[in-house]
Amino acid sequence: MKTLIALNQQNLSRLPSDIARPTYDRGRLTTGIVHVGVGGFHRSHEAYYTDLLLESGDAPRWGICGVGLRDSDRRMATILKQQDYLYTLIVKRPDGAVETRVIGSIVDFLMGCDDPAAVIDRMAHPETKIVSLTITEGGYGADAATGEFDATHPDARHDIDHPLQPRQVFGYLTAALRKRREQGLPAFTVQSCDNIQHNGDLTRKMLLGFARLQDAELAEWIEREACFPNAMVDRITPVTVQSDIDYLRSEHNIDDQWPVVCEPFCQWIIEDRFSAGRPDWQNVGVHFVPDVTPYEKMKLRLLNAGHSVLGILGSVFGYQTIDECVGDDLFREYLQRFYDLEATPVLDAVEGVDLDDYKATLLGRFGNPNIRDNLARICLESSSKLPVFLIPTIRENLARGGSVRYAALVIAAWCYYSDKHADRHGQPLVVTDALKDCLHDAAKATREDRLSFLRIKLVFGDLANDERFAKTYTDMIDRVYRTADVTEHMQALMRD
Ligand code: CS2
Repeated sequence: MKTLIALNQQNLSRLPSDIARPTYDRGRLTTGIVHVGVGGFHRSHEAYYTDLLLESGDAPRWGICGVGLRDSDRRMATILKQQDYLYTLIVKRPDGAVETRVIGSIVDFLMGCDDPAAVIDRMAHPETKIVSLTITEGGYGADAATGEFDATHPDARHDIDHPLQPRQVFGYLTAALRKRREQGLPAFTVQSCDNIQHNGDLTRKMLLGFARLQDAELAEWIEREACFPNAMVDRITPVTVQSDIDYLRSEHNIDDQWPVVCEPFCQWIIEDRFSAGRPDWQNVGVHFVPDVTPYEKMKLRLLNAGHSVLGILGSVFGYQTIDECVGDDLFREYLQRFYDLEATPVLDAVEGVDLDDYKATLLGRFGNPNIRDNLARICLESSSKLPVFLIPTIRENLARGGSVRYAALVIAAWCYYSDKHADRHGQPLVVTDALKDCLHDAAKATREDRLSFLRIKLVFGDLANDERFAKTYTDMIDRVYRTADVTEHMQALMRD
């Protein structure tokens, strides 16, 4: 048996010749970007684009320093450090072809919970030009009812009183921006990479909301000096599983403890507003536009909503992966109808994009049998995803008298899912959601009050007060609780 080659800087030259790897001098890189939230997605997207740029020529000031704020980031920190921050990106095409590349753009990793000062100093360092974030939809700390920064959260209260030992990202950003101001440095750009409409505007609002509570004058400076470009990010990146690690070992003789798998499609559309300069990402396929609004809306309401539609209905039915769902004609047709009858009529035209083509491409991407994107990943934190992906479509259709039935069945199925924590056969479904208990309690009460789930204000706002929606939803609840074989209801909706 051949000895496995541990992935690290020293072994780069020993890797099999079919593995692409950085040819740039990693030792020369300085850290222009600090990224909070290094998961699969950051590594398949921003770090990938930046690696392409570093590879293409003279951009050594754009190395990335990863940051983890919580103990749950420790495993990533440890593994990346052991591997000199190198990891393998495995791009899987629908036809089975695989491209494998070692990515070298991450050059350091700091853990905020161990050493907050080191993270603040890194962000405040003159070399840092951008602090980017992948902190998930729920990580922005907005009060669901008011949309303002939620200053009542215990971590937010802690951060207001402990400026140098923050827990939340806004505490770190504020502390680092304070230092930059004191040192006469320009504010860095805060670049959100999360699936939220106007992600930059939201980041700005939350950061200012926090900073004002701590230091009103500093908040004014941030408001004036820092840029928060909105961006649409896109690349389907399933959770890494053991077979991905095994694949690299058996096929390529590489020992990488945490590779990343993704689809070939990759898109990043960013508003070109940066307060301290930016990499020439346009040279490696990133698009800069004056206004990203139509692109992000299209992506959230079609791709992400499509994932949730299939993810929730598919989970209750008993499917495991997205490709399994779109491989079933009924699910595929249901999604197409949801797109055509509910999602698309409330979208604006997008310059240069044919929405029919976009939707067809999505179905192709979802169907990639080699990605095996697990429905459990899609359904993670649904309580912060659906208010972004699906509920706005419902609201806009209610306002214009449009169809809401396809989406209503999804919400009813989500209620069933939250109630039973099991699929229609009684097989357990794991629920990972900040509102897990609240969802469960409300869903359980459905027997006494069929609208109880819909009354969760944090998720649905006042949707339960809309007579038409309440009626449609109640009808769907009756159907789903009569039989959890959702295909029966999907068929019925498509027939009527
Ligand atoms: C998914 C996204 O989390 C989700 O619900 O829809 O992670 C999706 O895979 C990405 O946004 C694709 O760009």
